[in-house]
Amino acid sequence: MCRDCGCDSANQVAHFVQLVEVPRKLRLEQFVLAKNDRIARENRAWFEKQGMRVLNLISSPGSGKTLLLEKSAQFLRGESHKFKMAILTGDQEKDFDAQRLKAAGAEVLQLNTLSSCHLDASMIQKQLGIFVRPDLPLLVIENVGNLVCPAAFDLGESQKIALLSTPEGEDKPSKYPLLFHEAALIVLTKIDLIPYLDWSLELCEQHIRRVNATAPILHVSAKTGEGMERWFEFLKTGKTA
Ligand SMILES: Nc1nc2c(ncn2[C@@H]2O[C@H](COP(=O)(O)OP(=O)(O)O)[C@@H](O)[C@H]2O)c(=O)[nH]1
Ligand SMILES: [Mg+2]
Repeated sequence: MCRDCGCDSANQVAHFVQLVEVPRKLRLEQFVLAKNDRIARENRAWFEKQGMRVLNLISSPGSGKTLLLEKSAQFLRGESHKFKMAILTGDQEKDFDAQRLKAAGAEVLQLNTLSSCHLDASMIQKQLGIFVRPDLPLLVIENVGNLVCPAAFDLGESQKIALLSTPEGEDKPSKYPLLFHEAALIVLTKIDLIPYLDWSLELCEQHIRRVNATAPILHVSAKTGEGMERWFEFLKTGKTA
C-alpha cells in the first residue's frame, strides 16, 4: 500500500499518516488494510453464496484493459445466459471507459475513486444486490490503472488478472512483483506491436517466472484478435487450455 499518494480510503487518514511517527504510520496502514480485508471477506462470501465468479483486472493505465473488455462483451453477447457479464470499471475521474463498454453492449457501471489510486472493497460492497446481481454471474472489475496499490487491496474477487502490454517493457513483473505474484493469470497484451519494439517474449516470461512460477500466460492482441480465443475460453470456463 502506498503511504504517499493519498491512497487510503479516507483522505483524512492519509493526511494524518503524514503527521505521526513511523510506528504509528505502520499501525494505521495495517488498520486500513485490515478493515479492507474484513469487507473483502464479506464480499467474497456474498459472491460465493450467489454463485458468482469475480475477476479483478489490474495493470498500468493504457495497457489495454478496456479494449480487451469491449471485445469480451461483444463475444459474450452471443453466448448463453450462464456467461452473462457485468463490468465495474474504475478510474479516478470521468466515465469514458463505461461509455466505450456500453457501446460494446456491456452492462457496466463506472466507479470514480477521485483522490484514491485503487478500488477498495467497500466501493464494491456498496453495489452488491444493486448493480452486482446474480443474474449477471460473471463480474469483471477493471481496476484503476496502477501496478502498485490495486494489488494490495483485496476486493473479494475470485481471481486477480494482471495485464502487461508489450510497450511497457519486459521487466515490470520484477519491478512490481506483488501484482504479478498474486495473479492467477497473466495476459500479455498488444502483441501485434512486437515487430516495432525491442521487446523479447523470452525475457518477459523470465521476469514473470521469477515472481510467479505457475500462472498461465496468455499472449493477445485485442486489436487484431490474435490469441483472443484462449482469453474467451478463460472467461467462460476459467481454463486457458
Ligand atoms: N496496437 C494495439 N493497441 C491496443 C491494444 N489494446 C489496446 N490498445 C490501444 O491502447 C490504448 C489504451 O487502451 P485501453 O483499453 O484504453 O487501456 P486501459 O487504460 O488499460 O483500459 C488504446 O488506444 C487502445 O486502442 C492492442 O492489442 N494492440
Ligand atoms: Mg480502461
